Amino acid sequence: MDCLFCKIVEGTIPSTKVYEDEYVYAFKDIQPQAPVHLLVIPKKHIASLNEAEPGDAELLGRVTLAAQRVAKEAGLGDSGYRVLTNVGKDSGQVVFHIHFHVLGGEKLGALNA
Ligand code: D5M
Repeated sequence: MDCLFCKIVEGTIPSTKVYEDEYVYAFKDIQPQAPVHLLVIPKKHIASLNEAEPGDAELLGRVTLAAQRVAKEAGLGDSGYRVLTNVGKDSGQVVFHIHFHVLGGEKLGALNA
């Protein structure tokens, strides 16, 4: 499958890894929108939240908790942070492998600003 983030998981495209386990991979966003900008993804290819199925519930829970983990490890546990996933064209999603942005390290602007 021609998927950028699958290739990052496989290691055929380089990334700056911040966390990995059997199910989840997390790395630094290449175009940071905040002082801390990480991406947390399931290793399994799911195009977006729109394509997630009930059987993915545990996996998405793991991804969410990994987002918490990398945020805390980046020092954002007390100051706070934002976790978001874009879904489809109106959101601006450009990579169609579900990913959760973890943003922080400064006072973030209002959503949709
Ligand atoms: O966000 C897709 C995000 O993926 C965007 O913030 C840039 C990031 N990106 C794209 N290519 C790379 C590589 N190679 N490494 C790290 N980060 C990358 P979206 O929600 O789809 O708009």
